This record gives sequence, structure tokens and C-alpha cells, in this order.
Amino acid sequence: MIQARALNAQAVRADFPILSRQIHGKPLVYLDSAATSQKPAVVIDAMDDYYRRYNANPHRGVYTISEEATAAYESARQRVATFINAASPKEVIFTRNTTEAINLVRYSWGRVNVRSGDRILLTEMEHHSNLVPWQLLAQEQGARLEFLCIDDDGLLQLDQLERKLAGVRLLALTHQSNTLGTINPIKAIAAAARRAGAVVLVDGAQAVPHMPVDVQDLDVDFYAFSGHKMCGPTGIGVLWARRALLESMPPFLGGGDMIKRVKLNEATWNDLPWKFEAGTPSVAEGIGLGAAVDYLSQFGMERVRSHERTLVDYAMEKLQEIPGITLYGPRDPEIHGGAISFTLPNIHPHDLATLVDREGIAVRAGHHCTQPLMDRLGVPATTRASFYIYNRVEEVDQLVGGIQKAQKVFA
Ligand code: C6P
Repeated sequence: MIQARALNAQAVRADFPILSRQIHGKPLVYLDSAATSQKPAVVIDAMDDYYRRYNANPHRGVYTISEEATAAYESARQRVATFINAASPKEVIFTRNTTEAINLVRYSWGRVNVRSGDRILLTEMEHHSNLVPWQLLAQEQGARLEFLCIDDDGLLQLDQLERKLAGVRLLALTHQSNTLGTINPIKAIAAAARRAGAVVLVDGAQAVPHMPVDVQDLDVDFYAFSGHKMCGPTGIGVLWARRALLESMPPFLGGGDMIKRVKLNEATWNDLPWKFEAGTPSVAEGIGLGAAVDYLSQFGMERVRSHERTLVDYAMEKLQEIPGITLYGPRDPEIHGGAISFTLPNIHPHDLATLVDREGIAVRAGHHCTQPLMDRLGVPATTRASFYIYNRVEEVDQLVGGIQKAQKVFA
């Protein structure tokens, strides 16, 4: 039973050992959680405990520590399933990350179901991980890619949706843009896609860490996310999919653990979810993700979202006061998740990120793996500040101070 806990960012910080570090003699101000979140001690300890006390290959041994490893790994799967309200843990496939989860769908579902002349609908705000796999599939199968455009506020032009969905085989889109912060209305979009007969894949890399996600309520077909952006370790991600779809799909990778019976020239497949998990899994990482889910669950994802909404609202107000700044993405904090992109005249984002690093502030500069979106915005790069449960409004003020200092250097 997880005890409910208030989300007090100051108190939360004590859970994250890295946040006591000094960078260039200043306290670390970590504003790059969209790239990867920091890890609380409970996650680090859970992984350490596995390696120290019951490191063994799961699903194979009948001896005690292998059974303990299996139980811990499968219990993590159960907790992840509960966290996203999956109907069953059998629908939760562990992958390396979001990118691998999407590629699993590309190979396993895409090669069988997407045919020459079929259309795949994406959006202009997709991360390369939800674009390049579909480019490759389209080239391979002779399918065509189409795109939902965004408006100048960074919102999808949903008035185009019904028209663009006609005859579409797959709609693949992000729940929350890593660059613009835009939160897309997935439930309504998925309903429209279902009416048009399209299968829906959602890239939830920036959503599951930051807001309540209920895959049954969203009524989508595939949902992908990464452990490392939600207080968990790198090397573990999730593909959730409807059970019937997973049952109908051929395996992704072949090897140990994904089989039921192997003969010299043929094999039959293991039950779900193991049919899609070939080879020794990332056991410590799975256990770490389970601990991360427990950690986030004490706050409840409504509180996580509400904390970030407050930070974004405050940050947009303060950043807007900086002369010459351009902010990207929606102004309404209700539909703007915890990532804000901006540019300044005469300072390249990389120079800005380097200068604020001297103040201990970590922000990301670049194209954020969304080059087509950069083309749409007409810039080569932006600076991005992204927030999480451990960030405080004081850090927004420090960022603004750091930017003003950098502007003086370039004046
Ligand atoms: N975005 C960022 O700084 P992986 O690398 O597989 O864990 O996640 C890929 C990915 C997919 N979709 C979205 C919306 C994402 O934001 C990311 C990762 C990081 O924005 C690293 S580029």
C-alpha cells in the first residue's frame, strides 16, 4: 500500500542525491528533465539491492534467487500496468525505450499490416523516433506519409483531421510535444481515427512521466514510453498494446525466452508478454522502473501535473518579460506541459546554454530531435527549459537571471 504524500518540491529534492551537487561552484539547477529525469535514492537502491542480494537470470532458474528476480521483475510489470490502467500486465511489453517500442510496432505490426499505397498519418511535431521508423516502413512497403500541420501557437490543426484521416491505415502521434510542450487531445483524436478505421499509436514519452495516463480511457491501440524520463533508469521502456493486437502480431526479435518450443527448422512462440521479449531482459532496470512507479504514485499524477502547470505558468510570464524573446508552443498552461522552448535575437541557443551552465543551470539547446518542427518554426534550434517534481519557482527566477546575464555578454 503506497502512502499518499503532498508534492512539496523542496522536500522532494532531498530524495534526489544528484540535486545536492554544485556545478561551477553553484547549486545545480536541473531544467532538462524532458531529456532525462533525475533518479530518487529509492530507485537507485532498488537496483543496487537486486545486484547485491538476488542477481540472477529471471524466468529460467528454479533456485531461490532466480525466483526472487523473476518475482521482482514481473511485479514491476504489474505496477506499470496499474500505473497506466492497462487491462492486464500481459499487455505491457518491456523494451529498451520509446524508440525501440515504436520500432517494435513498425517491424511486427507494420510489415504485416501496411501495404503498398496505404497511408500513414503523422504530425509536424513528431520526435524523430516517431517519424524515421515510419519513413523506413513507408519506403519498404510502398506506403505514403501524410502530416497534420500545426498552427502558429503550436497546436495541431484539428479542423484538418477528419479529411486527412480518410483511408489512413495508421495514425502515429505524440501525446505531448517535447519541444513545444503542446498536450494533444488524444482521446478525441483517437475517437476520430477509430471512426475512420485507422489504428492509433501514441508516443507517450513526454506524457506518462508528467500526467495521469489511462490507456483504456484514451482508447488507443499502441502506447509507448521510456522509464528514464519518469524517475526510472535508462535501458527500460514500455510498449502497451491491446491484447488482441499483440496476439495477432508476429514476434519482433527472435531468441531465448520468446519461444515455447523450438525444433531445428521451426519454433512456436511464448505467451504474452514474453513473446516480444527475446533474450535476458534488463532486470535491474525493470525493477528500477517499478520503484519509480511507486515513487511517483505517492504523489499521484494529478499533483505532478498541477505542480508543472504552476511552474510553466510562472515561467511563461517571467520569460515573456525578457526583451526580444520568442516563446514557442501554446500560451494556455492547461494545454502546455512542462517544457518551454524559446529563442533570443543574436544569441545562438548553444551559446546561451553554455553561458547559463556557468551559473549551474542545465537546459537543452538544439533541434531536440524534431528537425521538421524546427523547419516549420523557421529556426535551426531553440533553448528548452523543462520541469519536473523537484523544480521550484526560484529556479525559474535563476534561469531568467542567467539569461539576462548572457544577454549582457552579447550586448
Ligand atoms: N526526447 C528530449 O530531450 P528515447 O530516447 O527512446 O527514450 O525517447 C525518444 C523520444 C520519443 N518521443 C518523444 C516525444 C521524446 O521526447 C523522446 C526523447 C528527449 O526531448 C531526447 S531527444
